[in-house]
Amino acid sequence: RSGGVVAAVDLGATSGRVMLGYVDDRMLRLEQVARFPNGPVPGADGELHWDFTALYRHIVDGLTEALRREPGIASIGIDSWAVDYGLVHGGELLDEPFHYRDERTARGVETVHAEAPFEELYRRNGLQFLPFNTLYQYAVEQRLADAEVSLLIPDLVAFLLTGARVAERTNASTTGLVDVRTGEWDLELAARLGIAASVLPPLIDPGTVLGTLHGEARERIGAPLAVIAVGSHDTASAVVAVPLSTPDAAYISCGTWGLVGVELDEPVVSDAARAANFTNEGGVDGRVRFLHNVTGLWLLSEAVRTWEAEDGAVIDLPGLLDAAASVSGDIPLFDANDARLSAPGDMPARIAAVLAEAGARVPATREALARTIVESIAQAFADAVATAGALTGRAIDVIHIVGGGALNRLLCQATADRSGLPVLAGPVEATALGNVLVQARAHGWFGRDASLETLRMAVAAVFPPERFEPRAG
Ligand code: LFR
Repeated sequence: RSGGVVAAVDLGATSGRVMLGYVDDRMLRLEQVARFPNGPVPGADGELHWDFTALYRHIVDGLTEALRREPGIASIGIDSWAVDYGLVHGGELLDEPFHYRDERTARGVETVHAEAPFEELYRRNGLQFLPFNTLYQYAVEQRLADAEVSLLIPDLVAFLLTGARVAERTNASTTGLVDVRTGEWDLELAARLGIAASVLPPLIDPGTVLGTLHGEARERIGAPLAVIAVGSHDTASAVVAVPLSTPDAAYISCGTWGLVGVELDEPVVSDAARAANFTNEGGVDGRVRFLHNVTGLWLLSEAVRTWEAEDGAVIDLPGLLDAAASVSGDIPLFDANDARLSAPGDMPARIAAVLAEAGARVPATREALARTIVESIAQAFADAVATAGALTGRAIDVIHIVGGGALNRLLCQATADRSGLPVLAGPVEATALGNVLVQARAHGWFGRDASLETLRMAVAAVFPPERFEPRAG
């Protein structure tokens, strides 16, 4: 028997966590050590940033506490949302990183597409169009020329902890600057877009040891722990821990976003895939995450945030969802992917405007609006699953929902009903589990050559998913 304990840093768009992951051949257990809020912070000109300085402080504090509780930690792995970066010069972060929901990226899209039309980009990088993909952000990044290197968020954390300057490949694939065929930087494209090759650090794969804690981080945390690259894109880590139960299973990694798709061995960059805006992101072990971004629980959490500000009090979300489940009659739907719903701020009013414009009834109560939001997300999920099946020639037979969305029973049932497919919900902590499992494998605890299928069997054994059957209707 072999096993041990690792630490996972998992940064989401609304909160970050430090977890301990206990692994051996019969056990997989997570213990939360720290949880801290995250979100867009408006700057002086109204632009949206992350408070990376605060995040990093929380990470170091969390790791310090993790080591206090568990002196035997074998390594640390870091994952976060994708696309965003920090510019580094002289070992220092130049500015607080921009938030991907900042609207400046619209100008970047125009600039980039004038040089390289989307059709060409898709052939080269295989990415669905999202206005915040890193290459669009670089086009409006005024300080790129001042930087020695640009590091994506998890790589930036790893750099501060260890001094390593690398780009972990799954997350790098979301920049738009990685060749979908070779998995290497597309330096020709970068040059055309005026991006110096020097700001793009060497690419490395999940499982690589990045180094050990150095300098201040080592002093504060208290031991020379190793940092190991995981699928540093949170969605890549989540997909590692989806207990895929059939060869034709689809998955939905559902948190702020709902990432809906299938796992492939080779990318699909057909005209139809481009038209459907399906992405070919890099997965762990060279797998392809062929998926579409659906605006997921963001719609609900932003609505709740507005209501809480109105009330000056916290809203009981499970209570709201129970009430939403009892709403009867016709449920009006809207397009969950409507671009007008992607910025922060007064979500209920903006959804009402989208509904009214389409001639749909606007729900009069909070529970009715919550129901409309959940059903609209479920419809978008069902549509994306159907499209994933059509584009890959697979007869999808089951949908796995992992992440926070797996706790939302109304959403799971609605997705089953609207897709006509069974939904297997869980694990909720897929991202942290995927982070832990890739570290565990690097330590040889599953055998160094363990396949993703072996890792997924371990997940399924310890976290049997809950099944939702589609109801006729
Ligand atoms: C999910 C996620 C998505 C990515 C979006 C923005 O947390 O990483 O995969 O498209 O956030 O980075």
